[in-house]
Amino acid sequence: MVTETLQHTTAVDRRRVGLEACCDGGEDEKSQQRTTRRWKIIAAFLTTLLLACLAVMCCVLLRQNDVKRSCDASCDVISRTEYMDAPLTPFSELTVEEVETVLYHFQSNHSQFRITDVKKAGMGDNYIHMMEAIVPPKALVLDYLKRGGTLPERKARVIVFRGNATPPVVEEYQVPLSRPHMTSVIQTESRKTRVPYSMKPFSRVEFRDVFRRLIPMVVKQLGHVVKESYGASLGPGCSPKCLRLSMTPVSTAFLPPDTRAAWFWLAYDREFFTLHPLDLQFLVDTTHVDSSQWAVKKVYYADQFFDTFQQLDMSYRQGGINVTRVTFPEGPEEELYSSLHLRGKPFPEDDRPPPVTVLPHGNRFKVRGSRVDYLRWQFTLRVSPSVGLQLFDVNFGGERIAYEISLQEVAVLYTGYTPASSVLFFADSAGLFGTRMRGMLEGEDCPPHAVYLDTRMFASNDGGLKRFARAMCLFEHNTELPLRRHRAYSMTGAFYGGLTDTVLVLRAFISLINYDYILDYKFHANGAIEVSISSTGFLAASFYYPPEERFGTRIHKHVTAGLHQHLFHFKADLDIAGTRNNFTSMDIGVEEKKDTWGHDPQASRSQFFVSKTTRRTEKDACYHYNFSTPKYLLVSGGEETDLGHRRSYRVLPQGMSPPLLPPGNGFEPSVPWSRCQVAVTKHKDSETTSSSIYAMWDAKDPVVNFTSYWADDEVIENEDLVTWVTLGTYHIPHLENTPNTATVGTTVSLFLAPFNYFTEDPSMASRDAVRVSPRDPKHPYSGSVVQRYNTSSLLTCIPDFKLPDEELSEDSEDLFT
Ligand SMILES: *[C@@H]1O[C@H](CO)[C@@H](O)[C@H](O)[C@H]1NC(C)=O
Ligand SMILES: *[C@@H]1O[C@H](CO)[C@@H](O)[C@H](O)[C@H]1NC(C)=O
Ligand SMILES: *[C@@H]1O[C@H](CO)[C@@H](O)[C@H](O)[C@H]1NC(C)=O
Ligand SMILES: *[C@@H]1O[C@H](CO)[C@@H](O)[C@H](O)[C@H]1NC(C)=O
Ligand SMILES: *[C@@H]1O[C@H](CO)[C@@H](O)[C@H](O)[C@H]1NC(C)=O
Ligand SMILES: *[C@@H]1O[C@H](CO)[C@@H](O)[C@H](O)[C@H]1NC(C)=O
Ligand SMILES: [Cu+2]
Repeated sequence: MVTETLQHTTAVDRRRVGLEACCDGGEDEKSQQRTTRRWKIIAAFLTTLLLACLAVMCCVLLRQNDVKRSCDASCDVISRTEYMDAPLTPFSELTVEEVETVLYHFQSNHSQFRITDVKKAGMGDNYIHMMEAIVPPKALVLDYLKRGGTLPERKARVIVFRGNATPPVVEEYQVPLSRPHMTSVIQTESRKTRVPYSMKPFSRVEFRDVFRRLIPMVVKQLGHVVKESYGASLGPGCSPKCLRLSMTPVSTAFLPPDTRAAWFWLAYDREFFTLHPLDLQFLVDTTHVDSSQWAVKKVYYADQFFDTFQQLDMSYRQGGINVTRVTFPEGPEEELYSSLHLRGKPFPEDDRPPPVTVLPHGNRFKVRGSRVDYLRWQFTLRVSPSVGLQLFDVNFGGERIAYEISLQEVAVLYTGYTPASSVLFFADSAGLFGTRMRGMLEGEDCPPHAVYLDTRMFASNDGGLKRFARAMCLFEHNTELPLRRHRAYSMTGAFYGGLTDTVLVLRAFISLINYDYILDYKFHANGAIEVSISSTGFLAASFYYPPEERFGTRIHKHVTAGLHQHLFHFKADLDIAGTRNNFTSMDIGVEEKKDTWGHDPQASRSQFFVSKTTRRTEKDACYHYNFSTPKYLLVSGGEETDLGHRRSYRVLPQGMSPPLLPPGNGFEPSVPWSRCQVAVTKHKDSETTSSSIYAMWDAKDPVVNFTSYWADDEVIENEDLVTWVTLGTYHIPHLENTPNTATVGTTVSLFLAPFNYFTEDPSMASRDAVRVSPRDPKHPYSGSVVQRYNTSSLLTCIPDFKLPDEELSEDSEDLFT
């Protein structure tokens, strides 16, 4: 049942080997300790001699060669297994044994659950869709982090598809891992834990039936329409001119009660199919778990609607339709407008590659288990199937700033003329973010010196427990932008002081069918965290008809791409100088004043002023961005300082997108969080996530209704607060979005930055800084002292990086699973 492939060698493994080789001196000493004292002395002497020789050789080599591999890089690197099998923390995901415990419980308790192995399950069976660890209540976790002791009880959250219940239902269980017989359906007010099948997320099991059932149906009843219209066919034997069947799920907002349905549409199966849509679409009622009961409800072809395939077939044969005639996009893939091969006049004209970053002395961060240490920063990372990447217990300079920071939902709201494109509303967490993070390409998705982390999780769509190679990477990055600098240039008091903004980047990609989202967490030396998300990938598109112009852009002869809005929701459970915090805004206004000292004491003029408002309740804290009322949003805590300040962090969303769909309309109730650009709620252990894996379908009766998190209007003064931030962009497609949409201009960011939190900029302690002072302040031109705080300026080595190409030529499973 539990399958795992552990055999692959990876960059991290290789790097570890490399670094161990670097540190042979240390290893030598260790083994010598086991020998006798005499030998020890001799050995120590020899080792010293050897190290001295090595140092001399290094210098010689350096002189001869200029660049060399680092010998003083930290040996403390992680390997993939160390990361996942590290000692458990309250944030750890399920271990292999814990997954087995859950499986054993559900399988052995056959009479109650009648669970089928995910590999064999059909839609009418019960099976486990996914499982993940439940983070214990915050109070217990904080207590454990402070005092240690025994780990809070480990529990799993298990989502079970119960296809053989009447009516079929999705249930969310909690399994106490040390006493699985106490398993029960989760009881909570903040979300539904029994969800009707009409709102269930995508599953491989359902897709299997889609293809098994619908493709033969289309082939049998409309094979000739398809062949004559598109010059290609569907199903077995289609080669070399094949079509692809795709699904656009329909939200319950647009369906009769208790119904599940999807629009299916055809596209040419060429790179990449979303840019080759065709005009046969059909709506199928997929409510029934027995797919033989599925029924075609509507058919769209040549810009006309039909009730059934038969009706279309009949009209087609009778010549009552202005038939569509398009041809298969033939020719080499390289020449297709939709393919990602090099084309055009290549540049540069010579073979010189682009710049790369070099680490003069190895990585300055460490990963121990899931804990990351970087200069003054420390945090724990976790990847769960449903939420994906989460940061916990984020510390700067030994103080916790955030208990949790995570991405909650990615939604894309499309528009269009044809039925399938007009009901296209994605809430991507349905695809299980954690499982969509995988297969980063070394040296391309992250710089050559990055360290990659694998994950492991249980999801039915991946056939059970599976390891995902290279799900994230960590690397230190020189932004080449000064974090601060000043050049005082006069004949007196000249000096230069500067510090480059170097950050640790934790990066993950979330790839979902056509789009790829790049999620970056960046840790700056001044105590600021930057969370940014960028989008790239392929546009979703539809067959061109003139009325489509209103809804998007024609991007090819027969293809149009619809306008859409990308929305991202983030959770930041900040703890500023303790857990008791306030949400305050510094509001910038304008007032009239008279200059009594002026030449005209009666004349009035306007000037800015700032005033402070502390939001008392949750309802006051749903922030609607208003251009006319600029403000800083602050989360503050601690005692008032001597200067009368509260230590604060500023919440700065960059890239807000106004919600234009009326609240409560259509799909909108599935993304009610998008109504507030920032919302602040009192922390509740039950209010873990603002969205759910059902959001794509659940508009009629949302499983998580974010509005209810703040509509109860709790007092938020002096409370443990959670800040929720909506970012987004509207995207009007254009020709340069083919074949791929560039990330340029798509990035939205959330900054969490200190505001009167420190008494001065903490980056003043960074030894990355440079200061130049004239030797004689009176004669700034006649020589200066350059202070680099003892950091070595010498570039001693370049990373020993090998492109993965050779390995990929043998085995590319990790990249494409
Ligand atoms: C089966 O599950 C029920 C409810 O969770 C529990 O009461 C019972 O003890 C379980 N039986 C076994 C054999 O685990
Ligand atoms: C077919 O096309 C003609 C000419 O464009 C148009 O007049 C006619 O209404 C169309 N028929 C249908 C059924 O769309
Ligand atoms: C924005 O603020 C101004 C000034 O307070 C106010 O007049 C206006 O109605 C606000 N706009 C919105 C959309 O709330
Ligand atoms: C929050 O605001 C209230 C009222 O302004 C104040 O009494 C309290 O001390 C503040 N607490 C913090 C942590 O700033
Ligand atoms: C969500 O909750 C709010 C506040 O409790 C309520 O007014 C609203 O009707 C709910 N939305 C839906 C779709 O149930
Ligand atoms: C740099 O080295 C000097 C001499 O060893 C020492 O006095 C000084 O404290 C060091 N400075 C830093 C920032 O480490
Ligand atoms: Cu887009």
